[in-house]
Amino acid sequence: MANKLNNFDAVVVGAGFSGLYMLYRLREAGFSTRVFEAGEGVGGTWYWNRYPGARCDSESIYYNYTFSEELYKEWTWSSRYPEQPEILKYLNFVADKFKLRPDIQFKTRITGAQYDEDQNNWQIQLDDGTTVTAKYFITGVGCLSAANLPNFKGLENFKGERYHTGHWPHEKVDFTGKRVGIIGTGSSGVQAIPVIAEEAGHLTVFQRTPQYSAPARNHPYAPEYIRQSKENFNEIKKQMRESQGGQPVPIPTKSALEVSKEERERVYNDAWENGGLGIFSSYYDITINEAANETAAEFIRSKICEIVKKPEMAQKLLPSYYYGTKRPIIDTNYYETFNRDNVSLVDVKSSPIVEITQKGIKTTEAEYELDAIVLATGFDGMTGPLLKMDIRGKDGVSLKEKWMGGAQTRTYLGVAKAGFPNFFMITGPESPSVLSNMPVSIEQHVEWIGDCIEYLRENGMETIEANVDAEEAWSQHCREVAEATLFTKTDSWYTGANIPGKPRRFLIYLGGVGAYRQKCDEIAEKGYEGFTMKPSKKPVP
Ligand code: N01
Repeated sequence: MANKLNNFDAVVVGAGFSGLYMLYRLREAGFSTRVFEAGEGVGGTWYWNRYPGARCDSESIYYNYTFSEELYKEWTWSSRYPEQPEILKYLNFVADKFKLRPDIQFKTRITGAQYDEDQNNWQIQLDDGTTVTAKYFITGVGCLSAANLPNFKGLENFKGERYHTGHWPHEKVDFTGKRVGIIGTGSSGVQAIPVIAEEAGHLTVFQRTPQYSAPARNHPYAPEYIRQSKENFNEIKKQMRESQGGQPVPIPTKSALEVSKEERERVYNDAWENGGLGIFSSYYDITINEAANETAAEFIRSKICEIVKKPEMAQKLLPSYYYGTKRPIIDTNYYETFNRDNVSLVDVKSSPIVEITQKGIKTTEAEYELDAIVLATGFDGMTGPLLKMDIRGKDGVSLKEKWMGGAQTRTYLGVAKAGFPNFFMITGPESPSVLSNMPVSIEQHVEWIGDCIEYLRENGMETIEANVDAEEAWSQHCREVAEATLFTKTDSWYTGANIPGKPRRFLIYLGGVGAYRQKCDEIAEKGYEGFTMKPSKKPVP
């Protein structure tokens, strides 16, 4: 029988970028807040994803909090795309600076939460069997925290070592001299493959879909560059917040088809040489027009053929889906790695994996004997982390039932859900989330939620709940924006197509972070239009 431990103003799930700032924001406003975190430390994504080669793919001077100028100026990044340990160190620095740890309960997973209509609060179950209550229940679970472990026949029979990139051990895994197999060539696989190849005796890459990737060209930051970025803090912050993707890059105004072939090649080449995601943001129509998309796709394919020396290997690595409609990847020596003698590539689309045996991986064509298998098979994105918990709103109806397992996912602004009073999702489905620089979208949601909760207190309101019609309209708007792009036409974790049986839905708002922020602010200014509030029975303090 569960016993009640405590009662808080707010309970927050997760101590990553979202949870840490939400805790700080609410605590500063005087709300008692408790964060529950399954890991033993802070960091979220950066706590779990410790695989070799893991690093950021947003430039570090933009991949951090901007709510505190002091914090921004105190922290100095070493390089353009730092590795996971440095980002984790940053989040630990934030937790220490703002003395957040006393309000975080580690090694505790929230398994479920039910809204109690009589008490107007949330009853929240922890995996140690206890229940806590809170007026507000806020998820900061990220979009990519539920690992996808494919249901390979015989996976449990494998006698060697087995790892998933999203749950990497804390101690170093030594692949020296070993026969390693890696399944998956998304961002995680593409980052891990070159690093593992340097250590392993032999690395076999099991690729289902070839990827477009551009060189990261990571480099240490010059002290002068750091000094300037700190000096320009306010301008950088403003530009990030008003931008399309959360980074201070100008929104492209030209079509890839209105310029000459030579001009386009020059632009793509410059982006390639400069490193990073420049090709993706070269022209405004790359993700909306097939012909424009093909120009970028063909450019990257030509680079793959240039880099990979063995023509047969290069052919296998050529992608054909619409460039950018799976998450664009940046790498360090990814394609170059396939020139190594100790790396081989198995196309598991033409010869699928049929079984994991005691000795290794068996495809329809051969059995590959291995000492270790790395699953870089990604995540059940967007809805996965939310539906892992049994969240129940009014009348005991669960989020899973409301969303029909993902077939009818509807939110208001990606932050609230009709039928779930006083419930907020940081970077939830149908917000810009993963198609933006995450810290920028996280800060925007945290600040909006914090302001909303303060508004409720100041106005003597007990509950806030999204209206069904407002939710329906927002959801439809999201779908319309997405349908005008090529994103919905590709099988990816964006569309849920990576999880067998998962309903196909594109749950990211593509209108851009600047426009989205404006929309959210307007709604707040109109007294939280599209929400219904109920006054508190208690007198306003
Ligand atoms: O996962 P993915 P990820 N048999 O889903 C393959 C973020 N991230 O962990 O494409 C064989 O992209 C699957 O094949 P296919 C970033 O947002 C960021 O790599 O479905 N193969 C694919 O190749 C990213 O997008 C960074 O045909 C199977 C791979 O596994 C997101 O996380 C770094 C399979 C999964 O790729 C997810 O990236 C890392 C099966 N049954 C991650 N099932 C940064 O740089 C799956 N695959 C910040």
